[in-house]
Amino acid sequence: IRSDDLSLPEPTPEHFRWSLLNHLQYTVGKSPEHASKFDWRMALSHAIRDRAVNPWFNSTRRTWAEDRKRVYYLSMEFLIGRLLEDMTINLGLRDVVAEVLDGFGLSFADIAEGEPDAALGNGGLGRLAACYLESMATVGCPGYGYGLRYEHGLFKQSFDHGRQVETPENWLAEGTPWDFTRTESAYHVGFGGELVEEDGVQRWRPGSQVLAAAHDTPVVGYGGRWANTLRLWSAMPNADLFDLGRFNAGEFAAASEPEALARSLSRVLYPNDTTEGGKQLRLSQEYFLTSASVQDILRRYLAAHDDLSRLPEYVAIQMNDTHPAIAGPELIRLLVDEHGFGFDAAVDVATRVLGYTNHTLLPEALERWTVGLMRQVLPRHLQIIERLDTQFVELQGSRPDPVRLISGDQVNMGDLAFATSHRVNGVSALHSELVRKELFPVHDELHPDRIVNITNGVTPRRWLKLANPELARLITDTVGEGWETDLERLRGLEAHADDPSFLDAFGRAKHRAKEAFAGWVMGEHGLGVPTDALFDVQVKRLHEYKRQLLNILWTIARYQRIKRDPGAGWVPRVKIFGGKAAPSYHTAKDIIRLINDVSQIVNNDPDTRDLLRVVFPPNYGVSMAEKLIPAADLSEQISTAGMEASGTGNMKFALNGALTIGTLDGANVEIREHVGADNFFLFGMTTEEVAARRAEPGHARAAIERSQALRDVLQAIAEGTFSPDEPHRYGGLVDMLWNSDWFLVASDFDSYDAAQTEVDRAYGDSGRWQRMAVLNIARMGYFSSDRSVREYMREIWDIEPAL
Ligand code: 26Y
Repeated sequence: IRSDDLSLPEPTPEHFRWSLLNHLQYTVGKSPEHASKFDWRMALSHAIRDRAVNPWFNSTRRTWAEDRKRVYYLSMEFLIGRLLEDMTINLGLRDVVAEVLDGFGLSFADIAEGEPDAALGNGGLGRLAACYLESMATVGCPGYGYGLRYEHGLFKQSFDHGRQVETPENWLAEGTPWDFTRTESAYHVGFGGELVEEDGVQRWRPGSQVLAAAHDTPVVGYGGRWANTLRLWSAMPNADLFDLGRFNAGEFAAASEPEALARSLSRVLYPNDTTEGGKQLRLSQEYFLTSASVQDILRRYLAAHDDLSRLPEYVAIQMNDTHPAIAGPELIRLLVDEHGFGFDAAVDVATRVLGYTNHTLLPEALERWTVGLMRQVLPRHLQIIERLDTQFVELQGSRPDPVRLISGDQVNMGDLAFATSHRVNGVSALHSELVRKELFPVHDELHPDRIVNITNGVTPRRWLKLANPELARLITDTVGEGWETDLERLRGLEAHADDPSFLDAFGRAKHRAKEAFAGWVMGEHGLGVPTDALFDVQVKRLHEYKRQLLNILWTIARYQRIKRDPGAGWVPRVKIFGGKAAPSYHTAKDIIRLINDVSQIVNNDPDTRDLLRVVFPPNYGVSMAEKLIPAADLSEQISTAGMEASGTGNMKFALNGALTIGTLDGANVEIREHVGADNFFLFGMTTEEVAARRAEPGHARAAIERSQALRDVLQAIAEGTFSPDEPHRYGGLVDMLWNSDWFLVASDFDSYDAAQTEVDRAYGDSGRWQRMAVLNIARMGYFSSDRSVREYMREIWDIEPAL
């Protein structure tokens, strides 16, 4: 029997029903009478996964047969969320599945809701990797995602009296139906040990080794015409790590300790998205991912070729930030130590293969490792980096204060990534400009063609078709099919922006999304949300630079104003917050607590509760975003200018017809250019103004003294209005706002306030608001991740689409 003979018949309802029952019986081991919702979900997932296999095989075979170049996207994070509905939609099976389930009295939505999120990422960077994988499969870019199969993804957030509490996430507890485990594809990854000389060459003798085992999940593109692989590594101890002698002697824990240490490499995702560093486990995790992946890449190349000097013609490796930046030294090491390359030739090959995407300018987020730690964990790589450093200094000629890959006792991973890549990209036009001017001016002078911009994008399949089926249907009814893969077709909506019946239909879709969200929050968290109010939403990681603080301060000002003048015709608002703080980020946690404290007071005040509500559902993540974004009227993108590299939530909101209130930061700049300045609520200082203002001593105090509204807000907080049981709870925050305020919350407050007044005015005229919202949707085509991926293919990877 050949593979072709095993092809599945057409996915008719009859066959799909058979397949579902077949999996229920033979994979899950249950009969329909005794099946739980979980059992049905597992059976359904397997039936869907079956349908992914043929496109997957076909794509893989074609790539081999046509000897195509492949891209390898190396990322410590893949924030993919749930897969069942996504795969079902991309395979074109949503209607069939719904029909078949209906026959059993089951609802697809209900079953899909039981799937845990694969939260293998912190935020934007991880979610971007997930969108790009889906787009690569949709546009036919042969490629692989390489990451870690964390046992525990991003922690679960709950609130205890308003305070964030973290508990371990456990997405694998019930097993996952999606991955194919390939224990045969396992690689040894070495750590520590020493360098020894052998026949005049240096050799690395690692002190310990951990096995990396592959788990593959097919990633099917929209329409099912192409599929790629997400390969996640899990750490397995070498069998010899288990000390049977000690175990038999009764030392059970000690006997297992080396094993546990090995497994810790894929045990848990680091929950920080800025500062880390100095943590040996994190460096070991990064090397574990990188080494296993690079070994796998070379094995695959050598299965069809023998000349490694031609690697760049067939292989592109993209580094998602510096986290896998050890890929340069690792590739050089393998070429030199295992394949007989000279150093310079190895560097040349590595550099032509590698690309580096920078996602942040925050100095604390640029990875640096101490030379001591490097020597201890990766002595051979340190040696290679030292040589690269010497060459890099030579390249700078007589420059007095040369940039170093190693400065003092620190290895600078950003500089290393730059030096070993042929392209370095920022993630929005503004950000790429700042990467050039602020981060890598010297590198840029030496390699003027290396830095390029690739503005981020998001997949319209998950973020419109899946998340917002009502709006998606209205769009299809209005502009026809095909926008899913050609998002510029949304432009066709412009012609309907003044059509009352279309605007009405849009308004109904928005309202239904709001009711669906309100129903969910009530059911899940017991929080009441009035659906006739303006939904004003800020969801993203908690960070001072993202300025959730500015938002809650303004909310307090609103509260005070309503109290002072209840009859002034206020537009009812629901302020919705969502997001997690890194467990050790105390200021961010204080801000979370403040938001929750404010919600207690505001929501329970009979004078205001009909006009203002503050809700902060805990544990924001991909699945909550899918429910919330379609329901939003207003999208808060209010970071201090120059600090948000791009943002991608901003794109998802605008694509779903929310208007943005935002600063000239990251991709906001380009969103505003696309949707039109009239359809965007701009406020705040520019990047240049921010820099100038920061240099003014006492800027915060001066701004507060200029603003009566802000003074009243700070006074209320300082007096304990929102923390009556502990009046000084927010003394630290208030003090920071008066005296330092690095993120210019005070300086931008009045401008934000003015923009919010404009929001009220626009929302008060519902025809005008809806017109603006529709124009936003119509003009968001550029922000499809298909466009971004095609740019990577053209400008960085040099890969032709296979479709
Ligand atoms: C080194 C470690 C602590 C670390 C881990 C995760 C450092 C940074 C991160 C994550 C960064 C991140 O998510 N950056 C975001 O990337 C998005 C995709 O490009 C951008 O849209 C967003 O502006 C940026 O903050």
